[in-house]
Amino acid sequence: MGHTKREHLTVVKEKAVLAACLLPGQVADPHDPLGELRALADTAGAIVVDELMQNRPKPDAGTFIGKGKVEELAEMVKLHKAHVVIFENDLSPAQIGNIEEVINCKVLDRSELILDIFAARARTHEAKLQVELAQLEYTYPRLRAMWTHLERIAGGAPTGIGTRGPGEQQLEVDRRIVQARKAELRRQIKTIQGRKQREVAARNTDFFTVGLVGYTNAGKSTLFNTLTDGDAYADDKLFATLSTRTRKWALGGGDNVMLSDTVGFVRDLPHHLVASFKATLEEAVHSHLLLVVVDAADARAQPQLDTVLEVLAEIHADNQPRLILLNKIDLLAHNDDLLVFSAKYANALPVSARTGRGIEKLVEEVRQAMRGVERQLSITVAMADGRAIHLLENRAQVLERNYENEQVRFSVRIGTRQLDELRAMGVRMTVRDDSSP
Ligand SMILES: Nc1nc2c(ncn2[C@@H]2O[C@H](COP(=O)(O)OP(=O)(O)OP(=O)(O)O)[C@@H](O)[C@H]2O)c(=O)[nH]1
Ligand SMILES: [Mg+2]
Repeated sequence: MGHTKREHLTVVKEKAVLAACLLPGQVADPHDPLGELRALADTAGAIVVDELMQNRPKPDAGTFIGKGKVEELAEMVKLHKAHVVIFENDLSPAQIGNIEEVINCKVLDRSELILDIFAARARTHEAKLQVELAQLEYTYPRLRAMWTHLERIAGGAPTGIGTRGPGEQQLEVDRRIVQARKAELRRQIKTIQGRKQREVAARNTDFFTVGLVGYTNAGKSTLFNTLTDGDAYADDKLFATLSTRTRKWALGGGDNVMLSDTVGFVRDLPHHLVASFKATLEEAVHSHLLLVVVDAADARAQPQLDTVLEVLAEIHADNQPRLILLNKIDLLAHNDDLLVFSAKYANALPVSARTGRGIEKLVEEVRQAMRGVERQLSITVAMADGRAIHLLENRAQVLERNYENEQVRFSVRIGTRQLDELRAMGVRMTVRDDSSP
């Protein structure tokens, strides 16, 4: 019994009971400890019918929550005719087996739920490959009835499959098929990422780049759309965005930057998915400025921001300046919540992606970050030096161009920072300060 329960780990339209073992110091929101899991379950398409929580100093080795609580869970499942129990905690395959045995229905943990959401949402080729790889690493070893899945994902079973009886031999074949598939996925992903890295590097030399990062549902895509007239998918679901999207953001006055919308972060991300996150976040990691978006109206705003800052450190995205954006201020009844943040993060900027409040100030901040202290200069480059001309046109605000003797003399407004960058890129130019006598 119980061994056929986990043939698939999707929860769409299934009646779900949520369960959590609350361990000391691990609860993000004391007022609603299951709030995030509920949102995740809802995003995955499950219908939450009941919830169960238990405070424990440490988990039970066999069933995570206590034996008595498992019995209680069994009653709930029976009462509601639930299809699935979703745990807030990550469970070992043995714990899942033990619980399923008693409650007689499918059990999923939080990581599996997140993977299910990713699988349903992956749209780009790369995201699909990443999710499949993560599933092979996390989910499939945990499926008892993995046989048919394996045949399908392997794209035609090798000879002999199915003709052998179950047992050690079969497990060995399983393992080999999975290993081969994982190697193939890694190879394909590496190719795509190599190409992407080159694109990102090229963009970073041509433009000042800005990355939007933040917890899932913070409002990154909405802000992205507000700023760029873009059409990024924004939704009140977790992980609405799974792949990075980049667009030109015109700051006005001829200043353009490249803005990237990225995948949202989440606390305790399954570590197989962290790997794919890192790749997806490549653009953000290397951007010149990070905009860290916080949902200031969420009760969990502080722990969410902490998670984001932790992940940024993990993926080494801490070399560039960053600006914290307190989003959704239109939802705040009073300013007390904002004050807490403002006191702690001196340069945090309150904004609303929905109403546009604070956007002007944001534009100014970004412009400053891009330019540094501005000066009016005259810069002369060789007419034949296409690269230098291209870079100047993109990086400086050109006021005038004079062509003479195989040379172009630009009159520009340019920030000290940009000028330094042009020099660092080896642009050959003669610079004269127009404002000095
Ligand atoms: N009231 C209000 N709602 C907002 C604001 N910004 C975003 N939202 C809403 O918040 C929800 C999430 O917005 P998204 O832009 O999809 O959030 P995201 O950060 O891109 O989320 P993921 O892609 O899942 O990481 C949507 O329902 C938006 O309409 C805001 O300034 N005010
Ligand atoms: Mg988004």
